[in-house]
Amino acid sequence: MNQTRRNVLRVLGVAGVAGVAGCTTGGSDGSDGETTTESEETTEGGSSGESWEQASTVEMTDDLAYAPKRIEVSKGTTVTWENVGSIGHTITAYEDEIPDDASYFASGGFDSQSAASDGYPDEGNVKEGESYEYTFETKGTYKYYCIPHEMNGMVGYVKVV
Ligand SMILES: [Cu+2]
Repeated sequence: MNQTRRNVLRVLGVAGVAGVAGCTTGGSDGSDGETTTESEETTEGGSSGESWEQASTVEMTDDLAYAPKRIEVSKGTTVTWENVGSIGHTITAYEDEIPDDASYFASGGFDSQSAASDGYPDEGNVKEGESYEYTFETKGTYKYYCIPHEMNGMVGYVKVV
């Protein structure tokens, strides 16, 4: 009697595990979002080994990316972001991810991240064929993002040396 009940429980247990595994597989197959997260984590994990391109022009593409993603410039360089696609983008600094003594920057000329966020899309949207320029006067590493495409992993870095 006991033996029988244990067998039944064991069978149920196995079925439960199989059910969970089935759900997980289905989820990652069907979700584009999860795929994006995975590739972002891979990039993030290798960030110490990422190369910094010596460039002062960054293209914004319909792939929802800044190209190159990481640039290195010398102090006093004016960086130009060009929209080479048809989808609008912003260049918006993360307030907490720029050097302590650096000025805030964002397309639209905002002086804070919250102002940039509030002002979009009326201001700060760089449309097809348009560009945005900013001159970096303080050394350090800056991280910025595109307001409408942050969730797609559209972030970039400028290292000023
Ligand atoms: Cu964008």
